[in-house]
Parts: sequence; structure tokens; C-alpha cells
Amino acid sequence: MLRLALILTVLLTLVATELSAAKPNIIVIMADDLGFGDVSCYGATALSTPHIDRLATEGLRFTSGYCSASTCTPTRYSFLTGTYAFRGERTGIAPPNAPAIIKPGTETVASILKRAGYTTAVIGKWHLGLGNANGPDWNGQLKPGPLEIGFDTCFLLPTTNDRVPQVYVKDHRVLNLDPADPLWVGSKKPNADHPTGLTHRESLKMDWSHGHNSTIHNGISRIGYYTGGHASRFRDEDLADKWVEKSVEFIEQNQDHPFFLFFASHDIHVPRMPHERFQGKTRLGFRGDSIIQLDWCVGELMKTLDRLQLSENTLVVFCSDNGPVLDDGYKDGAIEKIGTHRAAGPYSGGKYSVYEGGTRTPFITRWKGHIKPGVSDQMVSTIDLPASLAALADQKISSESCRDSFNILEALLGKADSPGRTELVQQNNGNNGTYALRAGDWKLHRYDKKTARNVVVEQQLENTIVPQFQLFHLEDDPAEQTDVAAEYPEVTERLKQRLNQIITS
Ligand code: NG6
Ligand code: CA
Repeated sequence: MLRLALILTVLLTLVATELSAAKPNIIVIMADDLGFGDVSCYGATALSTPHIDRLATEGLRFTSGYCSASTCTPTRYSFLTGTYAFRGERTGIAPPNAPAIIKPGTETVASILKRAGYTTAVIGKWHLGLGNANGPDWNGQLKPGPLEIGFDTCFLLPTTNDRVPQVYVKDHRVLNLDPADPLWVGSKKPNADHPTGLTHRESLKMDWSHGHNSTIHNGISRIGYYTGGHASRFRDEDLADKWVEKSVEFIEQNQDHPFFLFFASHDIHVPRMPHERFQGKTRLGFRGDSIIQLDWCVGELMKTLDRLQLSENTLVVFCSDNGPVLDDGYKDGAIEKIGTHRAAGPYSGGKYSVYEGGTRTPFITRWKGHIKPGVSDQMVSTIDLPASLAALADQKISSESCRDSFNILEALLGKADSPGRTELVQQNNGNNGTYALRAGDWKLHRYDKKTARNVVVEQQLENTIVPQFQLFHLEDDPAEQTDVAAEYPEVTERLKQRLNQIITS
């Protein structure tokens, strides 16, 4: 009898191990506005990111890892839905009162993994809208939202840290909202006396440089207006700690069965206001200090996995939602203190641009014991995570869903000779006629409005007049400095047609 029990236990353990190897936990850590050159494992020397570097040494560091857009909302939209954001409506940078952009019932990476038995959570920045067509009901039920597209739970910064309101959302509600102090959010000044970054500029602890001059909270003026909800308001300095606290809680609670955590850090988006213990840690100002804070968060997550003995049972993906920007609306010294640091590494452009700097970003996968540590030059993108993670979790996706997401799981896991993508469309913001197509080493830019933004990331944001189409050869010219469209008319034509085919299909 005892023997039978022993055999059964061994068998059950074997099955459990097999199951967990087949369905590892998954954590996607998405940084905000982090550039290719911003972390030390990608070449930064002005600061050191030991925890992100450790992920890279223990995992696979991609040299051609991309997000699909050079702004937040479209990248997050396509990461979740596996569909290029230019196919969807209102997928550009979402305003404070944006309704839910991804409709309930849409297949997402979360709904796929939930179906596979995972417990799913998003913790951190959302910026994909909340509520029905009328926008978020800040004092009531905030739905639809993440819970209607596959997440079991969420703990959110609902928009961005520079957009109102500065409150947390837990599942369907603003956290700790006092009904006696309702939250109002709008795009117009609520009354003549309402203090703003324009009327009370001298009171600010961080001055604005463009935009960002509406309602003041925590000494920082923001995009948009709000009143009320005082008991719910957070301090910018505490955001990273909160994401880590909630994530550790979630991992602990779900350590015994597969979980999916989308850790959506607000770092290093403006206003960069890291916790006091990180302030002044780098010579790059608060932009650098926020990178150190982000690195600390990565370290805390890894520490938790180690403590719970989950590191060999958890696939970690580290990526960014778009490339870097220095002055994105606040005077935080990012430009003045940049020195020789190159936020986009060897690439041109950054946030808002379809130069490589806009979307080619740090991209690391780690799954101890399953991914052989190294460096991969395969082209991979955040948009491929739905199809690839579906394959990992043994789930089928209907042909109408996740249509731009490719199963490149083997490339993500570094299996020998497993190819990544052969081509990728890059876009800047929403569906505004600015695209690029990388196909192998060729790169076509398309500017229907004939202007390109933020070509040199170390300068103030600006628009540059450009021809509608440009062609670059990335191997010879990674910084996309020499337009060779006239020299290679056939390649230009072929890529133009291919890009058009993808966009209009
Ligand atoms: C822009 C903001 C910028 C940032 C961006 C969204 C101004 C002048 N600029 O409109 O500061 O908030 O939107 O960034 O308001 S993202 O990373 O979330 O896409
Ligand atoms: Ca961003």
C-alpha cells in the first residue's frame, strides 16, 4: 500500500514537472520609452543596469528585437492583439478619457493564455482606454477594460503618468475612491480658479517644456484636467515600488499553477520622477535615475522567482514600448546631461519615428534551463508574442485573430537555425501615413505627409521635411543616413508594393 502511494506520488510529480515545463509561467516586462542604447548590456557605459544585464547573460539578447510602433498605445495594442495597430480605429496615443480601444471578445495574448489555464494579470501602465463609447466612468465601474479581454486581474496606471488622473485602478474601480470626493476628468479647465502649470508655474517642482501645463498634481502639471479623488492619488515617486509590491503578491499567490504577468512599467516615461532613493544615482539626471529604478524592478522580479524556485519554470521577456526621447515635455535635464550617452545606441531617431531608433529596442528572453544563453540576430517583435506564446501553451488561434503575429517561438527560445521574421512593418502613431518596412537588410520609409519627427533623438523634438519614400541598407548604413532609393529603383518599388499590400490587406 505504502509502495503504491510512493509510486503514485512519483508519477504525479513527474506529470506535474512535465506540465510545468510545457506551460511555464510567463512574465512580459515592458519598459516605457527605453532605447536600444539605454542599458549596459546593449552598450551603455554612462550607467549600469546589472539586473537587466543578468537577464541577458542568463538568456538571449536580441540585436533585432522590435516593438511594432514608436509610441505606446499602438505598440501595446499590437502586442496584446497580435494585429498591427494601423488596422484598428483610434489606436494612436490615447487621451485621458479614451474608451477601451480593444473591444471585449477580441483574442489577446491574455485570453489565449487564460484559455490554456493560466492566471493572467496586468500590473502597471495601461494606456489602452477604459469604458464604453462614453469613456471611463471614473466613479463607477471601469469597464470594459483588461478584464474583458482576458486578464483575470489588473492593477493599473490607467493612462500615462503625464496624463490625468494620477490614481490607481484595481480591476473595475479606482482604488480607495471616496464617494464624497468624486473624480472628474476632462479636457477643459473645470473653473476659472483651477490652478494649472500656466497659472502656477512658479510652484512646480518640475517645470514643463511643451504641453503638460494643465492640472497640477504632486508639484507636476499634466496633460488634461481633473478634480477630486484625492484619497486615491498616488505620488509619482512611489509607482515603481507599487508595481513591484503588486507583482510579488501576484506571483506568490499563483506560484503553484501557470501564471502570465504583463509587468507594464511606467519607467522611463515623463514626468521622470523616480523614488528619492534613486534620485541622483546617475550623471544623466532623472532620465538615467529612472533607468536604474526600472533595473531595480527587474531585479526584484527575478529575486522573487529565485526565492520561490520558479526561475527554471518561468519565461521572462524584457522589451520596450518604443524608442527613446529626451525632452518629452518636461525640463528634467535629459538633453543637458546626455553627454556621450546614446539612448538609441547606433541608430537614428527614437520615439515618434520610424527610423530604427523608434522601434528597435532592448529585447531579451530568459528561461533558465530552456534557453541557451547567448546573442541572437534574428528579427523578433512584440507583435509576435501572441502567436508564439499560444504555441508555447499549445493553443490554436482562429485565422481572423492575431493576424500579424507570427509563431517565432523557436527563435525566441534560441533554438538553432530557427528563423525569426523576414519582414516587419514599423509605424509611429495611429494610422497617420508614416510607416517603414524592414525586409531583410533593406528598409523602406514611407511618409505620406512628407515629414519625419525626431530624427535626432539628442535634440528637441522636431519635424523634418522628407521625400515620401526613402530606402536604406541597414547592414551598410545602420544609422539610415544615406537614402539609396534612386540607386535601387527595383528594390524601392518592390518594398513600396509589399508595404502597401500589408497595410491594405
Ligand atoms: C505626447 C506627449 C508626450 C507623451 C506622448 C505619449 C505632449 C506635448 N506630448 O502627446 O509627452 O505623453 O504623447 O507617450 O503632450 S507614450 O509613450 O505613452 O506614447
Ligand atoms: Ca512609451
